Amino acid sequence: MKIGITCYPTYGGSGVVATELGIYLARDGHEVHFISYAIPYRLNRFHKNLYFHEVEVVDYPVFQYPPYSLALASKIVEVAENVQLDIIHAHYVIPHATSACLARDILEDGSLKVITTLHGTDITLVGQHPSFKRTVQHSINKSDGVTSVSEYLAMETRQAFTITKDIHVIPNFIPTNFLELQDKPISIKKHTPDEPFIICHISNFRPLKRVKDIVLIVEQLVRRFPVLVYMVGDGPERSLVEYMVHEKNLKQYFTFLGKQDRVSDILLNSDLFLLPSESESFGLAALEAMACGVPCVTSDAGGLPEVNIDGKTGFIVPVGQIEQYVRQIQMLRFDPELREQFAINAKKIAFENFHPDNITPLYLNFYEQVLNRE
Ligand code: GMT
Repeated sequence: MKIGITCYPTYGGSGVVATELGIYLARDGHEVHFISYAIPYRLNRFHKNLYFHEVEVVDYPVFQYPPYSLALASKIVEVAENVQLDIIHAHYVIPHATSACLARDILEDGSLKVITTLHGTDITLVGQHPSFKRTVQHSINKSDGVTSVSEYLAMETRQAFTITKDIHVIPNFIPTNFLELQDKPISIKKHTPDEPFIICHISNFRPLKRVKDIVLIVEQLVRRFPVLVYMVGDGPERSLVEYMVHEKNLKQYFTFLGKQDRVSDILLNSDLFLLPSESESFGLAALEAMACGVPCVTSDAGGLPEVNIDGKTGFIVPVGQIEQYVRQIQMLRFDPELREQFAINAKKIAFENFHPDNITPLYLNFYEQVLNRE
């Protein structure tokens, strides 16, 4: 098959999933063409069957805002004609699905099918903004096939929009750089009273991640036992959160690491992963923690309970319930047997339910279904 993939190359889980999928498809012998404004950061080495096409946005004095969506559509048309693409797979609706549908319509001959994968904020945040809502709805309904990364997101999409298309759920999968950890034995620390309990948080520090909750949780935890929190990632609320930590005299308990390439090294040194988001379609970072054998304490937002199984791989806490987070984390700190059981379950469930060898063929089957529909 000849598959085009368009995605955000640098930001967030949608780009990671798109890139990992492309690498898998190329390894499987399919010809994969990435189309974006920059090379996805995980495509930083040669892969057989994998190509990159850069979208160049023409600048012109009348363009107050350079029209990326149109430039992307034009590039998809060019690549589709040059290499005879069968599929263009758009990750994130705005602008990728919209541009992909436009490209297909420009081609006019029905040779190109559009698959759109819904990732989260394209539906829950950006998608429901009045200026985008109808465009998002149109782009979903005009796609030839639509997938969602969780049952929750499929349901949310059906509720928020008037959807005429089936939405096929294909969950996210463990990124390749975590697969080597499958056979690594799990080691659970039994803490001495002075030894800090290590909590890891990974996010883009957007308001919907509720990173400030972590400060409120830690403020209470440190009255009971020593804690060290690795804060991984960067984004709009990082400075605010650092300031809050300073104001509350909690600096010694936090290490802000910024963006990191090998988060597995940090997770493997952590006792627990904490994700208190108020919206999360899936929670790829939680899955990465589980693949490392790290128990998770997450909110009950969105698709998180489909990944972190309450009472099995960790705990699920209602969004914003600080006292409950504190209780659950404390329980795990003082019960290493429970933590070990959760760690074992987390790793088992991650590799059994979310192994790329099991998930990526689901995309291929779906492409085939869409191509064979007529
Ligand atoms: O979490 C973010 O803000 C980034 C965002 C993205 O668009 O890359 O992540 C979304 O897609 C990921 C991959 O499918 C999911 O694991 C995240 O849960 C989802 N984020 C939200 O729904 C907030």
